[in-house]
Amino acid sequence: MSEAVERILANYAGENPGVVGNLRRLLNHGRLGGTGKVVILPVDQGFEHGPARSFAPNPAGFDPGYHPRLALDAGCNGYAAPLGFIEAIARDYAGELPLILKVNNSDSLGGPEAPCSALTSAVDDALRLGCAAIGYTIYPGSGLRNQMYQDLRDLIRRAREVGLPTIVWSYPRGGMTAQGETAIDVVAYAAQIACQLGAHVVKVKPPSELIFQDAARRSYEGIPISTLADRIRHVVQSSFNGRRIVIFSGGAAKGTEAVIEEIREIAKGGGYGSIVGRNAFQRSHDEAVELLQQIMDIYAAEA
Ligand code: FBP
Repeated sequence: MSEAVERILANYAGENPGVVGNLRRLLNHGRLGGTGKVVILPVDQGFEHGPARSFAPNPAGFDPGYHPRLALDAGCNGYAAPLGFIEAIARDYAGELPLILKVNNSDSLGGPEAPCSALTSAVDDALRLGCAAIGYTIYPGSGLRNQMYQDLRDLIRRAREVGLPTIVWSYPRGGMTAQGETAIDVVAYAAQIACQLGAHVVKVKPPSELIFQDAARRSYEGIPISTLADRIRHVVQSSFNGRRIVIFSGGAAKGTEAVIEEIREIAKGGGYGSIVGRNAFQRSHDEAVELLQQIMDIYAAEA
């Protein structure tokens, strides 16, 4: 047994063996297995952004079979996707690669006023497909957030009953400027909300130095936020002082140096890992494997 993993799992002491076992499965899988760090490949962008925006840069990605292969080849801890992509590959990969069923999704075709994802699959689908966890997105800041929080409460309860942990994508959206969505006070708040809702793993975007809420400005006078590592440290602190696994998303495709620089800061700030989609599958297979493994090496060095 890995000491690093067991130390993390001690923070989930109130959970049943199914939930802890599946978290252990994720933490022990792949190239970072046993280090307490995680890198997950998420491919829900076909739904969220559309097929051409997502897969045209590397057309191999139109094929559902491409992504779990990439995740395995790179040694990711897991692969997350909506129902269609998971159903297309679960028969071949369940048991080989921890699968995470994204049970809600949102497209980019509607207006931005009160964003709210639709429930697109269920806990029973995750069980049937041999998944290790479910994933759910909340949009703190949206006029419909309370409905999302209540749906998440019900989902977590049901998933826990059958021994599945829940990974929450906590993305502030609606009711604020685009810059506000990644402001440090907003991202830290979004991480806290996800933890309070019972998320086992929280996923947020890397925060900027902006403070968006006037009411929070004075509270930040004593909190260092000038470097990305500082800000990551504060987000980890806001995630029950590091007692919940908090990971950071990769964002739109960018140059390798920029990705690596960001990961170094996330690792330095105590982030548990990354969930890197476009920066992985929009590169060619070999370039993606190389980049993902560079990312893993940075986390392994901080473990
Ligand atoms: P990326 O690494 O491609 O940013 O993927 C992470 C992710 O959370 C996806 O799961 C999701 O589709 C996407 O980001 C949402 O990005 P955005 O908020 O820019 O629409």
